[in-house]
Amino acid sequence: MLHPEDFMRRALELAERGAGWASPNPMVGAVIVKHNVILSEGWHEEFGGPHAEFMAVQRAGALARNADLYLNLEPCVAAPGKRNPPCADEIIRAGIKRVFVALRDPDPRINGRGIEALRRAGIEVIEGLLEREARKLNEIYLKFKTTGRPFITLKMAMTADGKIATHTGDSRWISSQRSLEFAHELRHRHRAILVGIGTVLADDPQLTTRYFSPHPVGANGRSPLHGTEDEGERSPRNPIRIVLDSHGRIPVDARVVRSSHQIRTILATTDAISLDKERALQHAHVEIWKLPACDGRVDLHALIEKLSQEQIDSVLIEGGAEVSWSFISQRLIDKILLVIAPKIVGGRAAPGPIGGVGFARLSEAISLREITISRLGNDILYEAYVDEESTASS
Ligand code: AOF
Ligand code: ZN
Repeated sequence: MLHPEDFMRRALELAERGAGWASPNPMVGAVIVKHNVILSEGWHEEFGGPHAEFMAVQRAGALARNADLYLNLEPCVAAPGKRNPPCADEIIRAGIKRVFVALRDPDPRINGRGIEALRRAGIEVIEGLLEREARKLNEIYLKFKTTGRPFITLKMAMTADGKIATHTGDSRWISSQRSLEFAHELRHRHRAILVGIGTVLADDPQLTTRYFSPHPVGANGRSPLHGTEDEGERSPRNPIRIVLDSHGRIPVDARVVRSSHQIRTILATTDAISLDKERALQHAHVEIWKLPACDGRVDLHALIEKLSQEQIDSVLIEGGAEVSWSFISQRLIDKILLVIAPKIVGGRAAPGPIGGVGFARLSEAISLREITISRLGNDILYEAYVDEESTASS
């Protein structure tokens, strides 16, 4: 005997298949159940594509009558600017009897209206089942919809003694293969990736998504009662690449520059960049964002404002230590992902993941909350959230 929680968990699982692809839309999963059996399922596979409920309802056909529907997000209603038909209408038309909704849609065009439409049609709506999980799944969407600003994740990898390289600068590789795959999955899940010029000069990274395969397409909306169908592979999504480089020091033959005609690449800089460099980079298809300076560096608040205007809902920061300090000390990070490898390198001069001058007092420390610990092979993944305004209180 399965319980409502089991079906909602399944909806969350299905929703997650759209990770990376659905953005800037939410990830949504739908499960239709009758007599404790799943009749059909659906999920929002990609931005612009059909909605989860639509897929599930279509698939169930006449069987949907008097069935229960599980959704991790409130169904949508008709609204200006929307591409898809309103899901609430589809649900009503299908004759669904009861709907479990984990979370209301913060989109002001929808917020509460989807649930109201169902109730007006005589459908029983039960809200809040696995709401915490539903919030976490769509944390990027929720932040972006409610504040208009991108969700910012800081990802770091260090040894058990807190170093990101040896004292000679050797940093390849600190963490395991499993952690590398996780790092690439993060690239797929974020709209943009950001590094400092120091990282480009030291490592000449590509910042593309290579070691991760997203969930295949093709079986969406199929009923488990109808057996399996062929599923198509799809390649992961590359994030938009952003290099923070206030003085325009990036070499024109850097790998990110050379591939910028294929993958959108942005140089976040200031007036300090030379005209020649600017022209050469533009010629190579690098997008130049000339932003106000703050103490000789790109003003991060201005950068975030620009990211918001560009509808970039999420940014993954992958280093280096100076950039990490700039973001963390200005309290611009939402989430921290720290990979801890079972290695010790020692060395007074070996760097840690966060540089800068650092705080003088412990009372100034950034406080972390909602800490989760899991494993990535032999590495440990330490996950935490940062309060934007707060500092540690003792
Ligand atoms: C749902 N089910 O699977 C998703 C929803 O432009 P449209 O028509 O695709 O609508 C996008 C909006 O619909 C988006 O901002 C969010 O409010 C909602 N997303 N709603 O009922 C889904 N992806
Ligand atoms: Zn919809």
